Amino acid sequence: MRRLAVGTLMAALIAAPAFALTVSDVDTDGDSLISFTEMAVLYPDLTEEAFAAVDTSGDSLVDEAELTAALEAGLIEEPAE
Ligand SMILES: [Ca+2]
Repeated sequence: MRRLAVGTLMAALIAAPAFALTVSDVDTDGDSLISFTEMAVLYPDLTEEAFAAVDTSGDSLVDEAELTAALEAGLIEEPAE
C-alpha cells in the first residue's frame, strides 16, 4: 500500500512540470528548431496564421520556449499518441 502511494506521487511529480512534447519530437532535420513544414507533419490542419501565433519572435522557426508557451497558452495541443 505504501509503495503504491509513493509510485503515484512519483508519477505526479514527473508528469506535472512539463509538457511531453518537445522540439526534438517535432524537429526532423536536427537544427533544434521547428519549421512550418516540420510542425505540419504533426498538425496536418496547421495554418500559416496558427504557426505565426506560435512563432512569437517572427523568425519563421519555433524554438523550445515558443513551443512550451504555445502549449501553456493552449494555442496548440499535444498530438494524441
Ligand atoms: Ca521563432
